[in-house]
Amino acid sequence: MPDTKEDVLDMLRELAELTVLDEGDPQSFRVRAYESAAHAIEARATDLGRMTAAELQKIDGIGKSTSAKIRELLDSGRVQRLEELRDKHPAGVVALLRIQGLGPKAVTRLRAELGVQSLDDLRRALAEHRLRALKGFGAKSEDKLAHAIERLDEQGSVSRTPISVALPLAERIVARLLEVPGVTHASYCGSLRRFCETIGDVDIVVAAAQAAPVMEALSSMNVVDRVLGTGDAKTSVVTRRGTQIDLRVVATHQLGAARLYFTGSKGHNIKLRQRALARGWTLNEYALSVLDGGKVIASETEEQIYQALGLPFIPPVLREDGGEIEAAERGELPRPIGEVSGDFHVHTSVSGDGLSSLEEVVAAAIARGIRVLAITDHAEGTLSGVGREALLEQRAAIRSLQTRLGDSLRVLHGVELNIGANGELDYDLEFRRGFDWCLASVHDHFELDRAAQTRRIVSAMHDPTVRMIGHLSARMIGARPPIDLDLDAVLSAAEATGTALEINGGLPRLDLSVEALRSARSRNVTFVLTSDAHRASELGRVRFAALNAERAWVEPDRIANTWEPARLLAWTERRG
Ligand code: DGT
Ligand code: CA
Ligand code: CA
Ligand code: ZN
Repeated sequence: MPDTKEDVLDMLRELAELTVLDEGDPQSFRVRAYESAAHAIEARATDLGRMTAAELQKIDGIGKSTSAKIRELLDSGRVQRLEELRDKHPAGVVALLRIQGLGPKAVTRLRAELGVQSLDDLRRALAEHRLRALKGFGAKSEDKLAHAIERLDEQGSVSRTPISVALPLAERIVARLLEVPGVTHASYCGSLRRFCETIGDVDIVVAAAQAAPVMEALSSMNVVDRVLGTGDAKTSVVTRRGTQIDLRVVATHQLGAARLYFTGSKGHNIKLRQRALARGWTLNEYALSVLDGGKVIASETEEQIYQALGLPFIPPVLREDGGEIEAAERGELPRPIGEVSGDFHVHTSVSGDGLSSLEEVVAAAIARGIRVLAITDHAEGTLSGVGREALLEQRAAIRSLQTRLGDSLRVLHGVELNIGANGELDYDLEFRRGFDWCLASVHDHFELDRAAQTRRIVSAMHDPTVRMIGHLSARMIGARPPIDLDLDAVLSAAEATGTALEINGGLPRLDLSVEALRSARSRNVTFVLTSDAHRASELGRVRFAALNAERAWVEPDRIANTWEPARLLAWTERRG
């Protein structure tokens, strides 16, 4: 079973979440035990299935009771403690934890005292002003919660799934379905393939001779809660978290037409169909064919269908009916981002929230062919940040590592500064000048008004050491709204000071957003793709940053880390 490890991780994460609710404390001993076990397992490639409880317990970070639960899951497919917690805390109640400003204690009280068991219950209680009658709540907390829910709605995260959840889920499903005998292809399509930041449902297309075993494999996966409906060659299921998966099984010769159709967007498909009609053809999920008589013109691959329609292949990230078909016709599609030679926002275990050592990160960077790597742990103004001494020690370690590395990889000693409420930065100017690369970003005071947020960012940009603003909006997709900013003013300041803007590839962030990038791309601003990796395996997230940039039609030359290493290094050395 390929998803043993993921199943174990799912179990541990769900146990942690439910235990937070059960004990009313995100920092309780048990919660931390589950979280540390999850971290320990994430870091390992070992086949857990063959390990005994005693062997599991020998892994650093896994205790006795947790190892027993892992064994229980692997042996029986279920864990009694988890079942008990699920019975006690229904999914609707757990979902309330996603609302900003609502902790586990408050959720438990709302349930006990007002019978609130779901988001809809909470909406009703708020509308009827029933919260203000509770001790510790008031009219003000009602307003705050109503506002928080409104913002969740605006971000579409109540009914939609953030990409950070949907993508790993889809990859697991695809991996599982590829194992089913007779399956020749499996991939996700829909908004996820177009790399939208939230996903309504996950669309999976599979090519196989027989549909039934594929549908059965999906509905029997551990993450699946229930089947919504099933046809001859399609089925829809819902995961425990509430994400819908639509599966279609097609014949191999129809695969291109099916992937094209189910990738969408709807607007893109409609334009393609119009092109087909203009030629006397029809395009549907099975084939591009002649209207009269039905002779198939193309169906096996997307490339063949585009070609038959007189178009080059259009990458899925562009298929939003945003002028891509017209551009393709003129041969003016935006160039792909291509090779990325550097990463400029990477954490190591020096940061409180970093999980890999400097050596591990550097080895992973080399394996990925990165030529310039800025190590940027958190400065002391952030919760997981560190003081001067730890950073000076790190600098010495980097310098000595560099002598061994030679020219293949240049490692810069950088730092991620915290931008204070008034734009103040960590340490002092002299100390900041000692770094090869400083980025500065917002990690707190999310509630300041537009003028104050804009002022703090612009002020940080004017600091002579700050070369880049990290995750400008500080949003977490589906969890925390962007800070309120005058984007125009920020872009003007970026132009005036030469400060680069980060395109953060962490799936929970994807910041700048596509929307902000579209506004920014006409300005004279340099962008930098980053992974914001907190562990070595996350260096690959630079790819996600590139997809986001492509979605926004950003010209590759505007992105510093697509440049030749020599040009890139010269640019980082330019000081204000
Ligand atoms: P989502 O799930 O809301 O994030 O967005 P999509 O784009 O994944 O939409 P979904 O799942 O409803 O449908 C998947 C694709 O199937 C969609 O992108 C295009 C295609 N499709 C669905 N319904 C229609 C339709 O009525 N007409 C056309 N031309 N295509 C459709
Ligand atoms: Ca979809
Ligand atoms: Ca769908
Ligand atoms: Zn960071």
